[in-house]
Amino acid sequence: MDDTAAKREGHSLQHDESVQEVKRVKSDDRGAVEKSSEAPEAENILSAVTATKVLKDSAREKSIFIHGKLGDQEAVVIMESTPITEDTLGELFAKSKLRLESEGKVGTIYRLQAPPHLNAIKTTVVCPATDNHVKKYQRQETFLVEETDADYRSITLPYIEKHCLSVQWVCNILEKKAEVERIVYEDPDPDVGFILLPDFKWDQRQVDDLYLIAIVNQRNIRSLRDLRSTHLPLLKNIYKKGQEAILQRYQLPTCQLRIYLHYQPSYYHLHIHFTKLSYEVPGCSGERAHLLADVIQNLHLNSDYYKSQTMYFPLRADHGLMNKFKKAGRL
Ligand code: DD3
Repeated sequence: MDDTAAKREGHSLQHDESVQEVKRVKSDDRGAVEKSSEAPEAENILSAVTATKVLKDSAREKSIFIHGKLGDQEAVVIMESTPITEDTLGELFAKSKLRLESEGKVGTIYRLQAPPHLNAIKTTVVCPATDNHVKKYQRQETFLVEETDADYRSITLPYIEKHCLSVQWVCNILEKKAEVERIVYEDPDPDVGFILLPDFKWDQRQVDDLYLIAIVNQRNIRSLRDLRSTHLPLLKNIYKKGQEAILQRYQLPTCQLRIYLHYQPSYYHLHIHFTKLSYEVPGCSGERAHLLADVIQNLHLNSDYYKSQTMYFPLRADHGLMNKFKKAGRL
């Protein structure tokens, strides 16, 4: 247990009805995740948080990102309302309180007070939060970058090698030092194998916002740029077995899945995203997401497709690579 967790031990129990579940991400990159018990009496870590700044909020996504302090440590608190699902409708209709808001010709608007357990706010506490965490969640303008193969070799690759070496949490997952109980599917083969597990962004309470990642066993594939036709058996294996595992576990057929890679990825150890097609998750749009099915086809056509192709991707104004592209006169 780390310092903060130890400190929390001493807090008095305070139950906030709007916070049913607090997931705490240890930001030391060890990849360990503590999920407090589902019990409603779970202690309220947030009572010790003082908010200093709203980093970002979205009415549409019903989320807010807050920079603050937890005791004397920096923290980022992410809160988002959870989807309303069909399986809870019966209880929601029967047990809620309604207050009339306005009556119109077309319909009547109410404020519905749901029973506390159907009114959860998913909350993630990143603590201690580094400057990078704070930066990551701060709203930022983005710019589309054009990266030729030469740009990749002279700008991007040196940057990755200098800054992005540590993917310790990924290694911990592959070495079964973390999240073992969360694994949905595993193929232990060193060449074509991978581990499939729910991404942090998914609380697994409903399939509507399904989000899993497949982390490949091979350690030396940084991103899409490194893929060659020699990786086709690996990619096809993930495509096939990932789909099968998701169908079996979540009864979601392939035609309802979006299976893709990010370029640039947020960490440089090859991983594949599996999200529900109807769920418009950030980063699933065309400028960053590359469908695995397309990647497989392109590599079939040309083994050096991703080595030689000019790639386009969005970069945040505060991203370290931004300055490098500017200095090189590429932006
Ligand atoms: C991360 C990108 C990274 C904060 C947050 C997320 N899925 C992870 C450690 C374990 C994981 C992930 C870094 C870090 Cl909220 C700082 O993501 C992870 N385990 N995306 C899973 N299953």
